[in-house]
Amino acid sequence: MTDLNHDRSRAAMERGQKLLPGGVDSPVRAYKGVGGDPVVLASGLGAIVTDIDGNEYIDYVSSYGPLILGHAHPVVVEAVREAAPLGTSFGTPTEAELELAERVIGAVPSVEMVRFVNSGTEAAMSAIRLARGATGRDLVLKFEGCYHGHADGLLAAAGSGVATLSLPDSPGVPAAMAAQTLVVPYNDLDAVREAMAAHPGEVAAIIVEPIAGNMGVIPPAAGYLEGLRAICDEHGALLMFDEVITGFRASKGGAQEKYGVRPDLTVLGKIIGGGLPVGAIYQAGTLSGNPLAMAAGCATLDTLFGIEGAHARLEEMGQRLGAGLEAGASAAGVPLTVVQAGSTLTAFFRDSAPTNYSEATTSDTAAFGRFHRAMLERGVHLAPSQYEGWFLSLAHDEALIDRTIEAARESFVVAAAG
Ligand code: KE4
Repeated sequence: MTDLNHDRSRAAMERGQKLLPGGVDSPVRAYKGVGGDPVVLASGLGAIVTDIDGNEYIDYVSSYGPLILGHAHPVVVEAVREAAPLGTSFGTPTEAELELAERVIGAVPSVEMVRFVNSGTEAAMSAIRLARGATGRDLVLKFEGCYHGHADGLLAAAGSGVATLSLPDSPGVPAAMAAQTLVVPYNDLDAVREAMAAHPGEVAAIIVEPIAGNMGVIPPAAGYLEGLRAICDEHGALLMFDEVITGFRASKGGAQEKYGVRPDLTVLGKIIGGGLPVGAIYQAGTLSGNPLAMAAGCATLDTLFGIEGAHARLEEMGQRLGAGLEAGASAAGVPLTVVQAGSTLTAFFRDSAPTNYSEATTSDTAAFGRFHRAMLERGVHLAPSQYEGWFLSLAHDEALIDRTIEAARESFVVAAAG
């Protein structure tokens, strides 16, 4: 195994340390979860990304989800190229946002109207405010390990008991803010019932990732989403699906279509921007409905929806990859469980599938860190965290999956060596 040359990445990260906190614009990118130096990317095409030292990698970060067609898809690039010379922002209505709105409303079962913002964080934050305004209630219930962006009220950690109000999970979040959020374990309906009963008439909304993607990929237990729907109806709270990851990825209509459960509000992001900044719910904002992002989103959805069997193929690629990873880990004697939800999966370094955050966090993150580095040196680019998904795109094919499996077979041996 020849070590790749990372001289320019290292130099760029040293330069970045002086310019950006931690040298990054989003914490996970600093590689604190896995150790070692981040690679600094220069370009991407299809399923392949290239770093500034010229090393190529099969990419499973995929910008954490938006790039379901792969990097720099020609239809998406052409749509942005056409839109740019017409102007990059107007602060006025445009027809581009109507085009994307019609596609979103046509695809997502519960969505009747949509407003575009610039990120999933903005969308979730706005949805919470909408729910509080609509119900006149203050409290919001979320789930441990589910992530809905970095709005203050959503950076709350579970309090001591499931029915207690939360504590700040990040410096700078006032205790009073965090205390407006109840946090309970995922996949536990009794915990939800207990929390709701302890705060009758106070909970505006329950916000959930219908397939969790931020504690690793963890699907809902059978009947779980239906149970949340019933509890919200019983208590007059709004059910909010955060489909920033699962939207258009879990199926054409997202997880709500896959599981047949209709939320009252849906938070979207990632894929609808085709890699440009977009979120969707209700809110105001200077760049909301940005014409370039709308064009990229329409091009992405039109291309995705125009490919017969797209989601079935993504599922099939995911199954091939998952089986290969488990075989490689078993051969190396590494405890591993792959959890797959269509085109996203997580290889948990533990011997069974977790059902919630506290189980997920018993994974062997040190082994994951060794595996991550070994895969990088073998030309496979994974998110630098045990708790992020592997994102497949329609640009991933059998040959790339098999190359990934081969690299993983060797990398599990490295992970096992400690
Ligand atoms: P953005 O503000 O990053 O567009 O969306 C926030 C968000 C909301 N809801 C869910 C379910 C999400 O997964 C996210 C953001 N996802 C993370 C990775 N899982 C983005 C990567 C990062 O923070 O750098």
